[in-house]
Amino acid sequence: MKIILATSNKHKVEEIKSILKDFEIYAFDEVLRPFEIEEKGNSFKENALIKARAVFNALSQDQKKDFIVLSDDSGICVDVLGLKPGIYSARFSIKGDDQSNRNKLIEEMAKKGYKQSKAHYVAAIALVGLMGELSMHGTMHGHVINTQRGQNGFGYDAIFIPKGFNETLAQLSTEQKNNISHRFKALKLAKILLKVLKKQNNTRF
Ligand code: ITT
Repeated sequence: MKIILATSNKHKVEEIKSILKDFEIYAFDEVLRPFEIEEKGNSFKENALIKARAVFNALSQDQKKDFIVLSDDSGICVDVLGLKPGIYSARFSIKGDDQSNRNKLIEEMAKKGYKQSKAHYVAAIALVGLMGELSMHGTMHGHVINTQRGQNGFGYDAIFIPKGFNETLAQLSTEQKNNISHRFKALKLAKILLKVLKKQNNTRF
């Protein structure tokens, strides 16, 4: 059993590979020619399933016997912004790069008169293979601030302080983030199923 990651986000690939150390994992572009997947869903779960299904459907019949597709749809929900940007986190600003997205979030909080807010990250992980379809969620609570601190991580990490910490996620090490993150929590659930399939050396029960 092999896992193919239905994501073009290199940071996600690194984090997932380091959390699922004991599995044979391939990035999307190592197996298939990359193609655009339109994320038309209304929730993290729907978008995660859309991405995983699209990649699974693009595999050959032989590849389908070997691979399970794993996708991640994630984002940050900020309380004072009515839980936005949520599923639109990757393209919150017009430019859509991480720096512009962080600036936009800080600006939107300022417009409402806030320097910080409670917030949480959500990750929906979907698994699609011959065994069927499954999805699971993980969350990480904390707050966002209006100054950027630290160089690690990606996305909104430089302005997000996890509950119980004084530093932003971008000031914590990769290992520290990967022990508490929304992605880690969802993958912990995914691992339960993946371990069973790996033990059987199969992609179906
Ligand atoms: P794929 O769809 O190809 O997986 P993407 O980056 O477009 O890549 P999403 O649609 O799931 O993925 O958007 C996720 C965005 O949410 C991401 O670009 C960040 O802005 C934010 N995000 C999610 N998890 C994060 C994390 O652990 N740290 C920081 N920002 C995160």
